[in-house]
Amino acid sequence: MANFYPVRNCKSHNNMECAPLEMSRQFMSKQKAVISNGVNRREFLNIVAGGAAASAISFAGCNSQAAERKKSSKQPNIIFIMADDMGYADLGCYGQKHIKTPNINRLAVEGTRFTQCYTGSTVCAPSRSVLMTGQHTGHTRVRANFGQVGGVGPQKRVPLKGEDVTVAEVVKQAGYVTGITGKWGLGEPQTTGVPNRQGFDEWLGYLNQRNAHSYYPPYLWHNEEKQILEKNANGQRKQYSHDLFTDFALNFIRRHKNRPFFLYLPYTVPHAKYEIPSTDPYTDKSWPDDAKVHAAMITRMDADVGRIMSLLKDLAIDSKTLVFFCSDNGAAKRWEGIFDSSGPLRGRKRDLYEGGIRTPMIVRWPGRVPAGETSDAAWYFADVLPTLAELLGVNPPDNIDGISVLPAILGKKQRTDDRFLYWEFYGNGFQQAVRWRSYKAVRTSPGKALELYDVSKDISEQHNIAAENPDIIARIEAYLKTARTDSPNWPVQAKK
Ligand SMILES: [Ca+2]
Repeated sequence: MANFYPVRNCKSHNNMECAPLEMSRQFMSKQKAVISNGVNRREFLNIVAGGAAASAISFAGCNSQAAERKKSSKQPNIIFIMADDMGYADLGCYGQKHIKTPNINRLAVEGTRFTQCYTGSTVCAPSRSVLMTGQHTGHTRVRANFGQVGGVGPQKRVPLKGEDVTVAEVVKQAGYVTGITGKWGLGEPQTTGVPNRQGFDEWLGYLNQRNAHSYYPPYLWHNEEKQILEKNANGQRKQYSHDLFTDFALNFIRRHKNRPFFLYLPYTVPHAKYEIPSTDPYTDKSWPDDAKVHAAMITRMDADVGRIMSLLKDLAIDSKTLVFFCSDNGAAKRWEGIFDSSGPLRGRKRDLYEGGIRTPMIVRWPGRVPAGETSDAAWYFADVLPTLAELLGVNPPDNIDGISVLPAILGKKQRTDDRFLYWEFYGNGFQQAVRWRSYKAVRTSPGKALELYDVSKDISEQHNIAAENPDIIARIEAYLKTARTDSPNWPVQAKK
């Protein structure tokens, strides 16, 4: 594999490493007023980037990234690791009995384990769109894996547009270098949606889900070019793509250890297809072959998480690095009687019941995020962008749906469930779900009555209490009237 050299993002790259944080904050504050007066999100970024560069130039003498970093204890490195189709109960620290995940379990011991965190959607692409934009599926650009109207190519994939502002673009306002490796899902080649045009300086991986179904691909995308994997030429199976993602991640961390970085690591395991170089340590189990691969994929990823955490310690940046670990949606298979991957939750991937959208979420930052704690704060992927914006002292765009849950993550008192969390899903017709306080409402088709569950008492969503709670139903129905806007790519349709 060739070395990975960075290609700078041409869109919003700026030189804010030396801009004093306070100056940046004031500047962003001014721009916030501007954006309210009709400047779109893309213009907003360009204005901020230009202003920040000017500030940096005027701040003579600040040429040491290390000095700047020392001054700003609010600028940790950020690593966001995300598995693909891994269930809520697939990790030892979330009750798994058979799949070994010692390194991820250690993350939970050294950080906080969230038990009521939710993904952006119940399938890949929209979940990632919510994560990247801070907008829920009623507003975000990419609302399903395939478009129904418009889109690019035979699968009508809808790319992020220029005006969509991603987490990567937000953290760049604070001078971060940004990298991503794994599966993107938000833009086909040559479109406005590719990672390098959405705030990422460096990228290696699969642009869409379909290509990611092979773990021995003939090529991966490295920035905007194809990186041919010669070891997989002519159908050979010698280069496991997942391993390249870990290599890229370790390399990225080493190269950027002296400055704040944001590394987004959306791994493709344990998504089908069930391919892996070795099913150790499960080869001798009596499980079906796919189950052995599922377990071995998670354990292989766990070992790679261990390598990443070891490297942070070796480079002495462990305490300066905020690490997230989660999955992008619920379990693709429940593996009943083997792994019981959804645990006590109802449903799985493609459902808006808890098994489709609740995710294991571990957050670790030594000395800042409480170690060994469990939190039941309710939050979701739309909150990541505003949370990181608050942490770094920059303003998020104003048309996001998430809130900053920074206090909850830092172990402080914060009520995060007294607002509406929203999901919509276009598989099998049009479905909607809302979480408000301890209530969860699900509508499985347009025009159907809402189901209502109290997930604090009924985690398995077995007892529909809608009839006994007309006031709560009325409140959620009123919210639903305001929750979303139509997408040109996904018209609302009843179940066929
Ligand atoms: Ca997925």
